[in-house]
Amino acid sequence: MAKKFPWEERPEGCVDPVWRYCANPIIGRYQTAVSNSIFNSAVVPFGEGYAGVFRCDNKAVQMNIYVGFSDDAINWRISDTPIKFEPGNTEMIDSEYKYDPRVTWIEDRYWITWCNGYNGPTIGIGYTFDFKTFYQCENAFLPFNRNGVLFPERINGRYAMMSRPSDNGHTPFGDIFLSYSPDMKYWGEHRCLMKVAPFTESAWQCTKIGAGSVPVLTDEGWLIFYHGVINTCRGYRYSMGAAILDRNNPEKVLYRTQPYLLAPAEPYELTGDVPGVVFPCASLVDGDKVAIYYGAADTVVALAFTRLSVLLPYIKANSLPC
Ligand code: BMA
Repeated sequence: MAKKFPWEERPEGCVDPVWRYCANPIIGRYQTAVSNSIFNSAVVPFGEGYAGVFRCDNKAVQMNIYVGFSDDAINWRISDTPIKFEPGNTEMIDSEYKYDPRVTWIEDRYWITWCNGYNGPTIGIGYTFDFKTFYQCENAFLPFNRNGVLFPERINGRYAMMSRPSDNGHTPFGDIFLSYSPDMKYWGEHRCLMKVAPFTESAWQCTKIGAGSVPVLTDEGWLIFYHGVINTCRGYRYSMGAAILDRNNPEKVLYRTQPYLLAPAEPYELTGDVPGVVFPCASLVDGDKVAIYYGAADTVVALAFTRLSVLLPYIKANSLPC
């Protein structure tokens, strides 16, 4: 039987290029016995169904990542205990906390990146073949860094990862960088990929931006969803945009959305532990159909949809100068 793809057509009368699932949120804050909140999480096709790595903050508000499985990518069974790692390409290194995971299938295994607590946040890397046994590798970068997102294939023979150098707090700045590695252990050749937008051009992304989902190769180039932040008098507001990067040289941004694609507007995005956050971490693609997974208000996981045939022309027609 074909795998069930999470999908809903664009509602009648809706002209937006991205639309929300009518039964959002799909994962509630107390969905596991221990969780205070489940958000900013990553899902991938796996076996007959789907697997995911979920950010659950427990009721002591300790941040960690948990494995989960689903038949339809909407109803999830998430573990009550955090993922335990074994040594990967190095001896076990400290991890004071883990959050905001991304999962990328590359060649023969699922790679997991996350924000790893190692004297401040940096990018942790691990891998699994089966979502049962997990291996932890060297951190990619020095602290402080967040939002490490791997490309799903090598670029000119090297692994490639986007990240966002930051500070040890609620960083008031941030651009997306691209780095390369021959072996998933040593990272270098760091290039600035995309900077914040001018306030007068696109204010929702004028304070900081960070990579969201694993890039998807389309006819136009690499499609990425990212988050953009504006600092308002009520604090940071996180919205979602998208960009298209050159297929052969992803250092080249071809287009990026001037308007946001999704901004906090629904009650579950406006109310929660951190009000006003839409934070994409993953997408699933089936032909023309795209399902986007995002954390809402640092509390729950929600789902939105688009079609490549709707989104790609929209991004090109509504791009900032790149
Ligand atoms: C960032 C991270 C994210 C979070 C966001 C909004 O610094 O902590 O996990 O979603 O802030 O609070």
